[in-house]
Amino acid sequence: MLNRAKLKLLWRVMAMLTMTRLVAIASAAAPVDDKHYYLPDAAASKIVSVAKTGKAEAEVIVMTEAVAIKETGPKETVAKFGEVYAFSPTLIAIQRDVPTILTFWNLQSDDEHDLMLADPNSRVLMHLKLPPLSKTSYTFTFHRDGIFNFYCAMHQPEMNGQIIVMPASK
Ligand SMILES: [Cu+2]
Repeated sequence: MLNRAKLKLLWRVMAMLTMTRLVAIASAAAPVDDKHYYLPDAAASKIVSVAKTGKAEAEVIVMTEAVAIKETGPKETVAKFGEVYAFSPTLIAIQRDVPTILTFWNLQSDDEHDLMLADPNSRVLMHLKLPPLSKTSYTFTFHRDGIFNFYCAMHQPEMNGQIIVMPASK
């Protein structure tokens, strides 16, 4: 016979199972579609052109750093803020018209990150996927100077950085 306490417990377990399923469905529906990701189009390429290959005069490596995550904690921090990630470095200086390789190292084995780059007017120019445990590399040539924000859309508001594009030196 089920007494009242047991019934209550059973109800709670069932409610939790339902919640877990809902969470699983929600994450399965998260955007994984590759159409989601794109390089600068013709108009955006006038501001920054991005290529898979080509000569570069400089290279910057940007890593995805796990600041506080469920595997390693601190537990209290994860409970309060959720999992926290950061790009490292967060501030990058690049010269205008100097082809520069940016290589993103996703150091996490179980976390996808992405890269959105916006122009100084906050218009998004491109969206790259940064798959787990992999390096994603492109040659960037900025054609105008200013401050370009970049961020991981999956880990907002904390996973951000800025590229300062400086006038060409000549
Ligand atoms: Cu991220």
